[in-house]
Amino acid sequence: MTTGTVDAAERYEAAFDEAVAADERIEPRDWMPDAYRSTLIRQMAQHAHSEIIGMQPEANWITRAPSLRRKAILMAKVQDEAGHGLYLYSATETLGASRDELLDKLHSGRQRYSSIFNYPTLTWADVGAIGWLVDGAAITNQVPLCRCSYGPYARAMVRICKEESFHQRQGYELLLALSRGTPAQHAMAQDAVDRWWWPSLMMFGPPDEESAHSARSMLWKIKRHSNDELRQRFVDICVPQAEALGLTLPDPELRWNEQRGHHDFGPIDWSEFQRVLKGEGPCNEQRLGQRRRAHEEGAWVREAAAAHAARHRTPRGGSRPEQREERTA
Ligand code: BYC
Repeated sequence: MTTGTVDAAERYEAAFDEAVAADERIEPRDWMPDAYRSTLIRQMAQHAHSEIIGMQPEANWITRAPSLRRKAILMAKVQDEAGHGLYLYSATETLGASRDELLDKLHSGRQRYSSIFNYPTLTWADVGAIGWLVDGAAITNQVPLCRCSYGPYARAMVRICKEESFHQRQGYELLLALSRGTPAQHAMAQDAVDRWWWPSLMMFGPPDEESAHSARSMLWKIKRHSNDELRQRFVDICVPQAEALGLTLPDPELRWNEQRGHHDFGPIDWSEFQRVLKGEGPCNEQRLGQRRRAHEEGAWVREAAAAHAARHRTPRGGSRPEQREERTA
């Protein structure tokens, strides 16, 4: 490398560091370190995959929702998740990763999706618990991402968070109706909360001392808070909400700590988290199998859409094929 090239590279890097330090947004055409780009692709792709895999556990209940109102709400929510996946795949594409490549990595297990979607939805109350706890955890994690240093990701998160907040409220309202219902309905709501609580805490990722990417992601302002900070914030939010719901969080060690100004909570079973990440959770095989099948069965739709787009593409400085046909006819 010549001295001139080294100087230019240093200038680019200094400009990038300054922009991050000044809380400016990095945009797709700006210079960025390779590791910043690959960290973003990893996190954003994982996030996009989580949205589309996350459609499965809830979609299981669309045909069994107990009323037309609940069915309409659930359909809108699942459709929103598909939309979130699309915004996030599009934002990831601005970093130079193609949609095909990302999906291929998901289907071959080379990219992850959130651990939470490897648990089954056994009863109707699970739809409420997912809304309250899973979407609640997602909002806690994602609101700070609206201030992420990478522009397209931050902007996608603004809209996603607005929709997630509706999702969280519908889950809360559903659980409240069950909790105030018959003793059997109350028990169903409690059972769902018992099963989803600990996996929801795992959504925030491993403890800080074991989080491989946190320190660098926080330096780059991709992440604004550590995994443990956000987990604690989520616990503190949930405790009064659980009381208002008339439900108990399944943790005997959960109590207010006056000194810390936070709730203490019991140990998380990280061996369960590691098993789920290795593909050994209750539903890993089912979720990925279903995703691969949906992709294969959707091939004709992608082909038809691509053929339609090609047919209607206006050539540079020219007319569309059918316009030419009209003129020569
Ligand atoms: N599940 O160094 P760490 C939703 C992996 S969708 C699986 O702390 P990082 C919704 C991590 O990838 C919600 N893997 O990582 C949709 C890394 O492995 P690799 C999805 C996890 O990235 C439908 C290793 O563990 N939200 O809301 O700094 C319906 C070490 O971790 C998990 C997002 O994706 C996990 N839970 O921090 C309803 C938010 N946690 O890649 C709701 C965006 C960690 O080195 N993502 N790993 O092999 C983030 O904020 C961060 O990526 C995380 C992890 C906080 C999740």
